[in-house]
Amino acid sequence: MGQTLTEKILDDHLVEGDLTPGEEIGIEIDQTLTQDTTGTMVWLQFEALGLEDVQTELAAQYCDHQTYQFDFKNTDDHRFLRSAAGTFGAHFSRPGNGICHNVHKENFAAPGKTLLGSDSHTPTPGGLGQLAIGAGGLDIAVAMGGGAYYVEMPEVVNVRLEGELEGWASAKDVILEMLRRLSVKGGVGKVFEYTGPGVESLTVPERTTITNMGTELGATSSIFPTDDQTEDYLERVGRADEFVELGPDEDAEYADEITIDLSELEPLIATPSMPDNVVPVREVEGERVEQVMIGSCTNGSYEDILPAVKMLKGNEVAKHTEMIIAPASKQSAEILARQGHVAELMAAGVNFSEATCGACIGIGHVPASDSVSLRTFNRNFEGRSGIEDDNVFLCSPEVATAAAIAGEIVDPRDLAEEYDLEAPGIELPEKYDGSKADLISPDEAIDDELIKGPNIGDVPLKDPLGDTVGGETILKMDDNITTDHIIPATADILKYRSNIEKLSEFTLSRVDDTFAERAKAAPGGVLVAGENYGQGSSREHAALCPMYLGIEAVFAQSFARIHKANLFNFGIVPLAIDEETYAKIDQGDDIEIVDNIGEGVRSGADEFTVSVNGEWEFTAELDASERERDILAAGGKLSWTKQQAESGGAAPADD
Ligand code: MIC
Ligand code: SF4
Repeated sequence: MGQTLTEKILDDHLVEGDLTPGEEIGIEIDQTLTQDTTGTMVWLQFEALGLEDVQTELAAQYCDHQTYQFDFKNTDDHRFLRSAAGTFGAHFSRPGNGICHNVHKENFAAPGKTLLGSDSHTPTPGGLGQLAIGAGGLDIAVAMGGGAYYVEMPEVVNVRLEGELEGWASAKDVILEMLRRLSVKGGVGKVFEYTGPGVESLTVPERTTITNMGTELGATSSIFPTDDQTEDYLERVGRADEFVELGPDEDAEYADEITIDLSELEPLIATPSMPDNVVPVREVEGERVEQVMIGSCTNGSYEDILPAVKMLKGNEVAKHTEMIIAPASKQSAEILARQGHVAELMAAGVNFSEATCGACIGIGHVPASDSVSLRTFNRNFEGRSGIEDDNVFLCSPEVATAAAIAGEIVDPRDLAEEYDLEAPGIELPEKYDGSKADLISPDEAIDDELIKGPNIGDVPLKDPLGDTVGGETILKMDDNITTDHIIPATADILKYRSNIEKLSEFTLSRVDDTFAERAKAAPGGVLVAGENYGQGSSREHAALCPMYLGIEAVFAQSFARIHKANLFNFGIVPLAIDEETYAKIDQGDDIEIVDNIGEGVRSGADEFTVSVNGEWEFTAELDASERERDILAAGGKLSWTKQQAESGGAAPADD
């Protein structure tokens, strides 16, 4: 039987298991990516594991999320990251050089290689045939140390593209259409592999918009085959020699197939406050817009800004609307500046930010109260923009620019008539020839020891799993709780990412601001949630902080992939419950696992009897591999990995 592209790359990198969907596999990692808000923990864990040198072919450390450095704590984090990259042998991208996924795509992403990153949008370079997966920081630390990455073998779904995009429809509309059809949990346990005759019409930047936002489907990854478009892109970024032709076998078998006819797509928009609330733009036309932003790792590159240049020629941003462009990479901004486009945009009323994630997580450009903001980003979770009850819509650069000109949401096809606009289409620069001054290779490193500021603490450890787990139900939550609910990423909180004691005070504050205090005071404690608990970010802090506050187990109807792995990694037991049980449990209920949990976890038990207030009982399921059970039993992955190394087991190697 033939193989899918995903299976081929996994097969090439397989170190444990076989490619049976649902079974755990171990794969070798070629490249890693870390960023500033998850990276500090990664390197502290790398240090705590006693590792000395990066073992992967390439490791790259980016500073992209909080580049405005509002607080010395951010700047200290960046200096620490530079020192860690230098000390351990990683490339270092300075603050302001751009968003990790975009800078990685331009400089390092390579077809056929595996990439593991401590950011959920790591799958971005799937658009050029790289198998890239987002994971919790501790998994990256272990991979950088030479250890395998373990993941459930995903089902591979064939997304067959037919036709070509026409007029004002764009790559963003392809992924918004996927979200409209499948929802934010439709991709859990899956890799979306794009195939079909429509693929060849899409350039690499268009493909990476799609693979990037595949994360919002909850997917393990998304990938395109490589072809002339890939070769062309690699040539433009000056890495033509890295091209390899890759694709599925003709008789490859997929778990499922979805067909999208590109020629039938129209401009779409995700309405507040979930990326899958997708409707045609025409359905929400006429809404007054006060802010428009082009940026983020999804649509912030040169190719995403150029449509704005074309559409704003001879036009201006409406007087009651602010338009901000935050380039995804400094290189994009530099090329646009050399071409004179930055000046043209400024003259049309656009405000330029430095190349950063920033506003995507509520750092800068927070929308005004009770106002609409249109963004080319990938997430519009409630409050993520920095204000509660926000109204953030997600759309393509074309739809965003149309709104900036009109001052209201408008389908660009309708605006085109009035303003005599032509669909801008996609255009790549001749060469991506920006300066590399902000990229420091391991050979150019200026540090050879770690520099820790006063805010950089230790990584907390947990005791091995005991016989009992339980306590008060400190919080009961709904479906689709995001990691932004669990540990918000706004400026006031982000500065504590390297200081767990302080950061944990903000745990679940978006849901209930008394949570942290109550959790800390209670002996033990559990969380109860509906479907898709922990969707969104890879931030391991969303497990680390509840662990620090004493949470011992999470009972949920289902879990998001990365968050579930993070719960194991920090010794919190993730248990599945059915809808009926979820409905019956109340906040405040006293929950005790009746069976000896420590023994059960170690011996492979997958069902546990749980008592509520000593009055009624239910069964909760533990879906865990042998390795995950060992990790839980040890009190988390850090302790487990250390134990493995001490006993000469299969832990990260160091030379
Ligand atoms: C996000 O988009 O939520 C982030 C901020 O990039 C996170 C990483 C983090 O929390 O630091 C992600 O997507 O993993
Ligand atoms: Fe940065 Fe936003 Fe992309 Fe996350 S989703 S990496 S915060 S731009």
